[in-house]
Amino acid sequence: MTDLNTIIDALIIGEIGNLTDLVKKALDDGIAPKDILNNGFNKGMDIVGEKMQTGEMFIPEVLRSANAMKAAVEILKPLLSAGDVTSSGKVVIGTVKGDLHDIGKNLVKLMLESAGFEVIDLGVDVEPEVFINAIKENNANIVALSALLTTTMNVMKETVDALVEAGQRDNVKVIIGGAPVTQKFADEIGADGYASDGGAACKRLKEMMG
Ligand code: B1M
Repeated sequence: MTDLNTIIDALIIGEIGNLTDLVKKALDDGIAPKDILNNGFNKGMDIVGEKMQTGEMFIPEVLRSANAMKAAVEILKPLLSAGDVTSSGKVVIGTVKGDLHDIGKNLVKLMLESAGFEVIDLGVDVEPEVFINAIKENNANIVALSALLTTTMNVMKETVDALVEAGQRDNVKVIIGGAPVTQKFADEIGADGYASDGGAACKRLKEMMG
């Protein structure tokens, strides 16, 4: 009988081949796909998020784990019924207007997806109105803003203000991040939260969504 801890370990190390073999073996042993997802992958990614925050894992290692999980999820996908996948929330994410940096945003997106969030990625240089339209069209309950430049941090405020003006502020939680951004800044502009990285974003949002 496959021990789900072996799956968790392979996911943390990011061994795609070993992980996919273990998942196939677990399925052969009769373990339910949703148990592999919830008690294997999701637990593993929670640990990856924690290790990222404590500096025990670095970005290339986190990407390795996230990519291994992506490959392994493909094996489970056809076997999971709609009710097996519990969505943690629907997130609209983007880098704000005037800012073209997307490496960190993409990493945060990957971590959120791994943690069970449904993510709509608007890319870079995103106008406040585009965020608002995407929230409405997708019925999203979270908006995640990224900025890497001190000059575009203020666009985060513009975006929050535009949400208020459009009557959408109460419909979404706003979380912000990026190298120059701080919790103090998040408080100043009326965001609901700040996250230093993808792991912190998952943790913070799970707390917010209760
Ligand atoms: Co630019 N750049 N850049 N750049 N760039 C920085 C940010 C800079 C600090 C470099 C420097 O001068 N030391 C500086 C900003 C200075 C400032 O304003 N304080 C700078 C500048 C000035 C510029 C230009 C103005 C340069 C020029 O043209 N004169 C220009 C601006 C273009 C524009 O955006 N309009 C520019 C352009 C570029 C490139 C296009 C060449 C390229 C971007 C490519 C791309 O993203 N596709 C680039 C790069 C690569 C960098 C550096 C070197 C690396 C950024 C990066 O990807 N880091 C950067 C210097 C540096 O950071 N050392 C720099 C890795 C990434 C994983 O980390 O993005 O911080 P990061 O994301 C982290 C967290 O911040 C957080 O989680 C991530 C994972 O840990 N996070 C979030 C990010 N978004 C989040 C959202 C959340 C939560 C957490 O939502 C909830």
